[in-house]
Amino acid sequence: MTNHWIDIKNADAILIMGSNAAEHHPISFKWVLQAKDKGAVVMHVDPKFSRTSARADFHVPLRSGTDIAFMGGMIHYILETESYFRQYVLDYTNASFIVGESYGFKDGLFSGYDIHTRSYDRSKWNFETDAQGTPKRDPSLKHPRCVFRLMQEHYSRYTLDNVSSVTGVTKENLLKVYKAFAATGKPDKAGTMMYALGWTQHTVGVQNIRSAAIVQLLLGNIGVAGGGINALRGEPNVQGSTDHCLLYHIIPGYMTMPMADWQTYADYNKANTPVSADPQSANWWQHKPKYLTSLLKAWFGDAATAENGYCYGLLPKIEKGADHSYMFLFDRMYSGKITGGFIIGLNPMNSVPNTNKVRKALDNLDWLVTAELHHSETTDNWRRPGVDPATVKTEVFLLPSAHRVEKAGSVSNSGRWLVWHHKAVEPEGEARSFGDMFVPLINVVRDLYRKEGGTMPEAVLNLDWPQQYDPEEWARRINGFFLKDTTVNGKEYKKGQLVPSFTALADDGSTSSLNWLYSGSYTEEDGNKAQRRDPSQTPMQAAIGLYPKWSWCWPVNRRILYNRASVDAQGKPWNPAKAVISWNGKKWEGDVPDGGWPPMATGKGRHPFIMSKHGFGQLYGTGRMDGPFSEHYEPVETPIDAHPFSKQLSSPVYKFVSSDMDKLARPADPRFPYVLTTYNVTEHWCGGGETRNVPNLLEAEPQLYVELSPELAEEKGIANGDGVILESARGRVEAIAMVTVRIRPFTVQGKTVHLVGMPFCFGWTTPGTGDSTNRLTPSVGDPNTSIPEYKASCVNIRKADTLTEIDR
Ligand SMILES: Nc1nc2c(c(=O)[nH]1)N[C@H]1C(S)=C(S)[C@@H](COP(=O)(O)OP(=O)(O)OC[C@H]3O[C@@H](n4cnc5c(=O)[nH]c(N)nc54)[C@H](O)[C@@H]3O)O[C@H]1N2
Ligand SMILES: Nc1nc2c(c(=O)[nH]1)N[C@H]1C(S)=C(S)[C@@H](COP(=O)(O)OP(=O)(O)OC[C@H]3O[C@@H](n4cnc5c(=O)[nH]c(N)nc54)[C@H](O)[C@@H]3O)O[C@H]1N2
Ligand SMILES: [Mo]
Repeated sequence: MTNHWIDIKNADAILIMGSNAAEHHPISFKWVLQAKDKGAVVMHVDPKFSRTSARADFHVPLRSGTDIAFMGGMIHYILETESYFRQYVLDYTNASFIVGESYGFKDGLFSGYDIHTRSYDRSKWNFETDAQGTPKRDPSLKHPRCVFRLMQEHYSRYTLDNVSSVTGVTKENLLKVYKAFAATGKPDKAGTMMYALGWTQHTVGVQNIRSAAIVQLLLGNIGVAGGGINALRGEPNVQGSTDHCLLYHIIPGYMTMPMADWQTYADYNKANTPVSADPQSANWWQHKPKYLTSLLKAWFGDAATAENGYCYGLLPKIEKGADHSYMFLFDRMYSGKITGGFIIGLNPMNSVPNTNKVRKALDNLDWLVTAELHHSETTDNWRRPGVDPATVKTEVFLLPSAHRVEKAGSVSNSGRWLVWHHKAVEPEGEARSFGDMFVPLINVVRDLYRKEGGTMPEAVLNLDWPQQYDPEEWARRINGFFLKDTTVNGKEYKKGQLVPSFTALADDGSTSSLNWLYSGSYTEEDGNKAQRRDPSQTPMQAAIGLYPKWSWCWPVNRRILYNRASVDAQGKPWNPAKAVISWNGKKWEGDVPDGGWPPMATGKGRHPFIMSKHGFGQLYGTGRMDGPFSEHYEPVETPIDAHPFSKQLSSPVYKFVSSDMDKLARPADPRFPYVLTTYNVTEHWCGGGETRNVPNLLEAEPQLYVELSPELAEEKGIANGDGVILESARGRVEAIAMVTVRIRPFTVQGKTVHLVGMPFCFGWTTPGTGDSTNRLTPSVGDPNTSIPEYKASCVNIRKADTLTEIDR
């Protein structure tokens, strides 16, 4: 989230799109309903009606996978009606930047496309710059190649007619949402967008969110109270684990993973440290070498020296363009290239697309270590239905895990707040926490390397590694230490003391930190700030519910990101009644500002979007794989075969894996005429590995079902409660029909398109519940993130011939 949970109450308009917040993030709804009570308009745009829709002012159904068309229409509407916040757009976004002549867009493709590599040469989208590399600007916004004009042109195709015919949303409904949300383009109004998987799980997932960013920048809704783009995160600590580099393409604190092209510490820094000649651009990533060096010092301790590039050479490096996300990982397992590994705290045999394939892939392992609370479809894959265990060669180790109430540590919530939780009871039996398994395990591995040697032993032997696991100790290591006596702002710190914030981190080996973003979370002055529970605040902070002394949030306890965009050039809040920060002539008051520089009008300020090289909000962005503006493309499996306003049907750069088991339906494939979307349910958690073992939850939601409209049910002769068979190009699934008006047919390009929806929380280890919905879904994903397209694929549905067909 750019903002945080409590801040939702400050919104005048709330657009919930691609999220079922009331059911999956119930805490958010406390604040949504407070805003509503104060007069905010709440809108839910979602293929199906849910409890979120029930509490919204209006629910607008749209066909799964058409959000860019919907949002493109909103951008067009905002520009046409001039509802944007002109001063904000001029001062804080790149609307006035001039784009180079090599940029172009034709027939659904941006310039620079190479059909052989299915990728773009993104240098074709670069800005026109002066001799120092600073983009040229036209503040009159008249230049035909300025971002504003190109944006106008690009989205002019997103007319009400086009958008309605793609999304299946009526023009009246489109206008209802556009009008209500565009009304927040005034300085004293704010609109928030709350999204989750309905936006991300698509081959255009990132561009869905780019569309939201464009709308929010046009309306001046970024940095302000009640505004922002708010990703409602998933698994309890998915925010924290991403911050600490759960994903393969980053190292802690959102730094790029080392690649084979960058063999040395100097290579890495040169390739990854942006340079700006604009004195008004903070260009915050210029500090990256400090964060990298401190990270290497934290990993390798005394072994890391200036002479050896702080042991950078010991880090693993990936090949450029290589994809190590899970669709590709399981594909390599399927083709026998991976022979062993660890699967901990997830149940991919249920939750990864094309489960029939990934289940077979797992059989190829020689050994597998799992750590679990329960037996799951993953731990017990070797004895799944239809498989003779004697034919599976994998040796499986199951480590019993401590439950979350049996361990202490921190969780970072969606609002970036670091919250400590304490151990309630000791783990039962042999169960251990992850730390208590892995700290000793790595020590055993180190002993083996010491005794027997091996490939590149230095990487393991030089780790600065403790003997035992202590969560408080890790929290301190994450914050970081001074490694020599240092004076910061007149205050003396001794060697071995905690750093007060990331501004104290250095690139000369004199500091350590396992994650620069969390520097400042555990300090000499205040101890473990994740444990702070002080509700006090100044009157200005209380006006928006900032609670700066309750826990701590990254970065530097800044509760609302980009908050310097919430004030004008003099430092005065656009909306004084809900000020986030304000300049009192000497310093900023309110939230921690994005850097302490004085307001822009003093001439000594810095542009507010400090993480981008030039300092401006990016209406036009050259960093994504699939285009500087968003463009509607159909899902890879789509019920239609023509794009009404382009020649490019699906994304030209989406990712896919290919194997004999990865079949795809053709566009408008008569074998698979219906759109399938999948989702979570209130009563279960994700793949259900945990909640299916809780009797009352299982009783509440006992069995796999498919939601379909009465119209489709009638067409197919299916009654509520019937057993049905769903088939995709990859597999078949048995389920119970739930005929419901919560799902309506869509009119798309004049034809009726039916959508069906299914949860994915059931699996064969819980008898009688059915099995994985993901036997239907395809291994295709977003070109930027590789997230699978779980939210839109194509299937057929029919009534099961007999009850035995369902029971199989
Ligand atoms: N009770 C409960 N809470 C949970 C979870 C759980 O399993 N149970 N899971 C947690 C996790 S890990 C996550 S990631 C989050 C997920 O939170 P959500 O994203 O809210 O969960 P989903 O149910 O996957 O999808 C949300 C909505 O997207 C809609 N949708 C589907 N396709 C589209 C589309 O193309 N466009 C639009 N606009 N909407 C679409 C679905 O109808 C659904 O209402 O929830 C977390 N919270
Ligand atoms: N079709 C479809 N598929 C999806 C999605 C979708 O919307 N549609 N959503 C995707 C999303 S967003 C997510 S997050 C994934 C989640 O998918 P899964 O990876 O299947 O996640 P969970 O079901 O939460 O599985 C977590 C497992 O960890 C175990 N566990 C719980 N606590 C602990 C612990 O403290 N230690 C250990 N060692 N184990 C523990 C639980 O028993 C459970 O078996 O599914 C994805 N798959
Ligand atoms: Mo998730």
